[in-house]
Amino acid sequence: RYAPLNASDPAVASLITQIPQRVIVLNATSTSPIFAAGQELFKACQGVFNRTVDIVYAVDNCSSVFTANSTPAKTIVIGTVTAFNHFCSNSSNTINTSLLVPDGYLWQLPASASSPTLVLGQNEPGTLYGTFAYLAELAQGNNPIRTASNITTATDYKTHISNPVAPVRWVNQWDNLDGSIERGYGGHSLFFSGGRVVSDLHRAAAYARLLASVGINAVVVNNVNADAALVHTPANIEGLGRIADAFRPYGVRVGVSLNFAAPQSVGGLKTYDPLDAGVISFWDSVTAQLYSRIPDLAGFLVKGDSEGQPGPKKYNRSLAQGANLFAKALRKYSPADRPGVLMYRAFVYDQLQESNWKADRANAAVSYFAPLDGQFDDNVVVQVKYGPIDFQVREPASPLFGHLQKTNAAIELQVTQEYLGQQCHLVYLPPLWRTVLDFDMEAGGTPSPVKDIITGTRFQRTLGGSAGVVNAGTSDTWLGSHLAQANLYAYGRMAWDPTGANETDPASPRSIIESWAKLTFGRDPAVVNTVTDLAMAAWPAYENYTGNLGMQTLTDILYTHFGPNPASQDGNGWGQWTRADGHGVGMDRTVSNGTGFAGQYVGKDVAAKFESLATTPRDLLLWFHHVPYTQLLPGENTTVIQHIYDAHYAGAETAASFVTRWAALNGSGLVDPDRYASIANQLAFQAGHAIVWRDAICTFFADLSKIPDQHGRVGRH
Ligand code: GCW
Repeated sequence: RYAPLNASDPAVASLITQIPQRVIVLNATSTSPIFAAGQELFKACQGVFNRTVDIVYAVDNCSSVFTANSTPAKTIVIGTVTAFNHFCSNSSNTINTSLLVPDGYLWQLPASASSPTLVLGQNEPGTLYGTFAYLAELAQGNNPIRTASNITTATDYKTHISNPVAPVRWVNQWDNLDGSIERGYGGHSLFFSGGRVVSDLHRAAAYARLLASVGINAVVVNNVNADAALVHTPANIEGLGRIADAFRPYGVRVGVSLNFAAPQSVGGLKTYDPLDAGVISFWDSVTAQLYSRIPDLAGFLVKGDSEGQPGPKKYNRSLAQGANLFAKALRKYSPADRPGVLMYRAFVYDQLQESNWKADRANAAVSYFAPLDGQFDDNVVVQVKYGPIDFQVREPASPLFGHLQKTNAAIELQVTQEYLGQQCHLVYLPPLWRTVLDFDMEAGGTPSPVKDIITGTRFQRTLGGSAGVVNAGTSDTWLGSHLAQANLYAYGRMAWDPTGANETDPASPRSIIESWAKLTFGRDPAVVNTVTDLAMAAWPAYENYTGNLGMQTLTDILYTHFGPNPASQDGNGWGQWTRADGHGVGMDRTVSNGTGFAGQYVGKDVAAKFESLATTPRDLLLWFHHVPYTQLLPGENTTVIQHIYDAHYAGAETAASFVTRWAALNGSGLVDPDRYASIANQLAFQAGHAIVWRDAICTFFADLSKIPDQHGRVGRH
């Protein structure tokens, strides 16, 4: 936002003396992310510090900047490392290009004001990311020198280096061509309306700016439940080209979801068999047309054989044969040094599954994909939802991550809060994401946390990363709620750097929300601490008042995915079963007596831990085991049924406390009236809805189990 900082704050006052007076932008055309970086520096100094900087677009020699005494103080040079070395270096200041990977950046921060500050990227987007990160420090009132983490010190300057851990840092939008967004809670599509791409793409460009500010590099613009028509008409291909043009100045690339049956449904062929010559040439032609209009197309995303979507199984072809069909077309038409990427979703399951004791939707991904490890082309990335079911409030990490040892993998996270309150509830998601990123598969007895698998380091894969389902729309707040934006900010930060297991790490969920709060509401500790405390308490509270002990969210499964409906979990083909009956609750996923899911973990100790009730973490107890309501929690004196009651009451109480905590900011002048009121309304709704949740779930289980709450809270009074 570049909101003004209070100049009388001593930290801010000292920063003002250091901010640049002159910006030298190296070698930028007007559509380059480097040009955008210059604009951002200008806007930030104006907005945050009320200072006007001079911008010099230098395309040639700038070595004079580095000549003693000719440099006016407080110059900042931005550009790629290559451009810097080419245009600016003298014998002593050449930058070692091997410090950075693509999209990475460095800051060189002078100890004395007479040398320039450098913000240099490995490539053009990297330069913009480095600029945004630098400005984010200034906008929080931080001195970048003090906050730079991995500093190397030379005599007269410090260098801060930041490289993304993975090349795939994508957003997925589930936008339909009619302008609706599946599971979107922030208005209509930014891209589509009435079957075509909208003519005014200013919001799309602003979205790209927002995403680039946290290091996102591509957006798949249409729903995975894809409309085949999108890639079929020249007008639509031109429309996608215009979206790409709107994104390009921010280094954000376009990706497209494809419908497997398109060769038949819109192409006039009799088949969509991935090995059929006609089908291959259909996709070749689509890919060729797209690359001729969008030379930097990021790639494709495909959902096949799931929830009624067409896929290769119809022709008895493997999912790898299905994926490679598109990967080969991408290879053929994309630049050799940067092949288009085929994201193939691991979310493949049968939604009409018959419920029996051994059946388990959670088993699907491993059973389909593990046998195919090694059969996917190099430019395929298998995109795996974080848990084996579907974005529930608590799931163990998908065991598939441990099986993809010769296959590129990415984690799919959901920023849009489908099962998690649909932006009407504050649920800050990074603490949930951390449980998955840090989950150790112990493959081959070696540490194998999910974060090291998706970055490719564990199994030496060259591609990988993150896909976040965001579903931003035309709402003023993008997502439909002010506080929900923190999840998008955090998604970008964590896709760039998924370390941060300790609270004090700059990449930890707590540090990230603190930064977001400062950038959003200013530096005053009263507001920063309030937002941080609420956010950090939110996911545990939501888990408590929805589905505790690993039962999943217990929301309505059949239609809305919003609000309590524990009776809808079982007795249908969707497979989000809890097996709640008069005696007990929980899915038996053991190998010895249940669905066998626990045995899908490649780490023997991991599988053994979940096989036994005594060693299964409490949060996942009912995920892995079916137990009587009277079962004592391992090591505790509380029964499962009593924990269900207690957790729901505790969760609703926490939600109620959010309202009073926020109200303490009323009239403080720290939050503008509009945002204050909007958040107060949201939190009041959440507190009320948490009571609805609490009572619905507690009553459901009291009725089923006939066991009263020890504290007399549940039941008729
Ligand atoms: O979570 C479910 C959603 C569907 C979605 C599907 C998927 C796009 O309820 O709306 O479809 O997952 O991820 O493919």
